[in-house]
This record gives sequence, C-alpha cells and structure tokens, in this order.
Amino acid sequence: MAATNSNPCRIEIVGGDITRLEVDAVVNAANPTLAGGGGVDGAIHAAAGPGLLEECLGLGGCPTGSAKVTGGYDLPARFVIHAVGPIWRGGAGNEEALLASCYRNSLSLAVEHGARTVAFPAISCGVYGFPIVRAAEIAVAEVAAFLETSAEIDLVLMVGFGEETRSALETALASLTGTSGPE
Ligand code: AR6
Repeated sequence: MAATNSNPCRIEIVGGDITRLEVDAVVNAANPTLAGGGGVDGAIHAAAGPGLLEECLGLGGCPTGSAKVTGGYDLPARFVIHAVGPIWRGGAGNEEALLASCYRNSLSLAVEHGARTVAFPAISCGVYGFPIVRAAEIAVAEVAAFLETSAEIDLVLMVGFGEETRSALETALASLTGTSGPE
C-alpha cells in the first residue's frame, strides 16, 4: 500500500476491523499490563493467536502515553504496536497530552522498525471513555504533524469502527486539510 498524489497528507480514514488490514503495523489500544483485554485489544489477540500474548507478557508492561512493539503473529500485519491510552477522567488528568503522545510514540516505533504503513484504532475511545470528537481532532492533528517531519511513513490508516467514530475522524481530517467533511 503506497501513498498516492490524491492523498498528499498520507492519512486515510477507513471503516471495519483493524485485524484484517494489510499494513506493516497495526496499533493496539492496550492497557498498562499488556496482558490483553476486551475491545480492539481482544480482537487483535484473538486474530494474532497465543504467541502474541506470550511475547506481551515478557515486555514488563507499558506506561500510559507510551507504546511497545511485538510481532504480528497470525495477523496480516508484521508488527503490533501496543499503545496505552489514558482513561478519560473529565480532562483534568493530562488526558489530551497523553493521548497525543500515544500517536507520536507509536509512529516513532513504526519508523524504528521500518514499518511504512500503519493503522490506528481510536485509542481510548471505547472502554476508556475519551470523548470521540476531541479524540479524533487530537489523533488526526498529531499524526499529520508527525508525517510532516517524517518521510519514512507512506500511509496512516485511521480506523473508525462504527459510524460515529468514522464520522468524527473524517470531520477532523477535513477541517485539518481544509476540505469539506462528511455530509
Ligand atoms: N477494529 C478497529 N477498531 C475497533 C475494533 C476492531 N476490531 N474493536 C473495537 N474497536 P477499546 P480503549 C474500536 O475499548 O478505549 C481493552 O480492554 C472501538 O470501537 O478497544 O483504549 C484494553 O485492554 C473504539 O473506537 O480501547 C484496555 O483495558 C476503539 O477501538 C481498554 O480496553 C478503542 O476502544 C482500552 O480502552
């Protein structure tokens, strides 16, 4: 999958299940234990197979706002980047900065491992309760800022699992690129 001239910002919003995507790396919305869980974490572990959990358990956990890499096992993706988003507690707990740092750290790890195509779920927007509109703005802005300074990533797919998430991501991207959003 390569960037095209019709997508100069190298960000694409897609729907569907992240575990099916043929990208170099998929990002997981994990928790600090890295021991698996529900939501997208559960889906990634189920699709990757037991080797993923085994590798995760040897990583010693991961602090909120940070990320760690494993292999992709039975996923089409070569790598899983496990990012730990913040739990939404009303916004006074540095949640916005921590969410932004998940995106930044994940992309840095992708570059370090030579992953040129990366897919993100909407980190913290499920069980962790981060308001989706604000989370989408932070996610898109942070990815766009990273891509501006790095030519080593060809394409970032931002996965909107469900209509509300997809629409929030599309609106955030449209307002960043100055085009019109979804109808
Ligand atoms: N593909 C793409 N996106 C998905 C998929 C999928 N297969 N499944 C869910 N989503 P969540 P969090 C979306 O709850 O809020 C876990 O138990 C989902 O609709 O997975 O960061 C972890 O172990 C939502 O938009 O992650 C942690 O304990 C987004 O992924 C905790 O949940 C994130 O929702 C992390 O909570």
